[in-house]
Amino acid sequence: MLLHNHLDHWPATYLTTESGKDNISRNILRMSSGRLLGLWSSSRIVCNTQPSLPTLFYTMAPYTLTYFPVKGRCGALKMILADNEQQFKENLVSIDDWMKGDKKGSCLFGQLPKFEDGDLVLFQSNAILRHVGRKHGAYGKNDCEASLIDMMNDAVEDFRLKYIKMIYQEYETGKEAYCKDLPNHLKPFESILSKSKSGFLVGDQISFADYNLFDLLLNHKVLYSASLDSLPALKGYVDKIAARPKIKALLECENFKKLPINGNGKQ
Ligand code: GTB
Repeated sequence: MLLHNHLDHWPATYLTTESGKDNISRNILRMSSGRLLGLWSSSRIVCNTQPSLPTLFYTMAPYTLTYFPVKGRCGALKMILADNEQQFKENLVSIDDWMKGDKKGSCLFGQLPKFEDGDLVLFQSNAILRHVGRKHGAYGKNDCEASLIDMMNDAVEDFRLKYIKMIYQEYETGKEAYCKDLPNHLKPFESILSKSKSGFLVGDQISFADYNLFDLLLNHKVLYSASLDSLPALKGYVDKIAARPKIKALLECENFKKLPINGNGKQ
């Protein structure tokens, strides 16, 4: 039977699985060359788009995220995973445990988060976001869109670094000036979104850069509740993403809500 998945619109040959018609909508298996090989459910490939290739059935190792018990650099990641109904195993590392030094020594750049996808071990939150975006159809429809999404995410990272500097180094002395200057930081994003037909940063579908910006804007609403008052496109953007059913469920989930935003208790 031929079917089209709604993300890529490529025909795929349907293969029966033990559980029948599994969830095939979001998980796309690509070769490193970019060639689409198949679609899998959370546990195994259920579609093979290359009938000449042998059908593969194997168990996907679950994702594992290792990080501190804060939202910090993993809020956006948890959002993109939730929106794509991806389960992950979470290892929370307490600061006391971290200070012993062994875990830091085992991390490639001496920092968390660490993300495992089977045998692949990734550090660097933006590389992790990209990886998940690439795997779950949140990295644009073509190379040009992907490059634009990279550009947007780099701009979000620049903005996040300013926020982190203020939170960790200048909260008492710099918060007021930071909030006053906020519309200037946000103006480019307001301009981009006011021109966007889809309401997303790039193209007509949500990308990992949108989850990243959305997460950071939520932090800013906590920092300064009026932060988006003069920015209608950004306000609408936040409301729209917050209303996505799986994002809404995550934001209302106690385990997520109870995590502090930052590691020093400032927000
Ligand atoms: N560029 C890296 C990325 O994007 O992943 C930056 C990662 C990073 O800054 N990691 C911080 C870290 O590992 C944690 S995020 N710090 C430990 C170290 O360098 O030894 C910020 C943070 C700070 C403190 C806490 N805390 O106390 O719980 C939590 C999170």
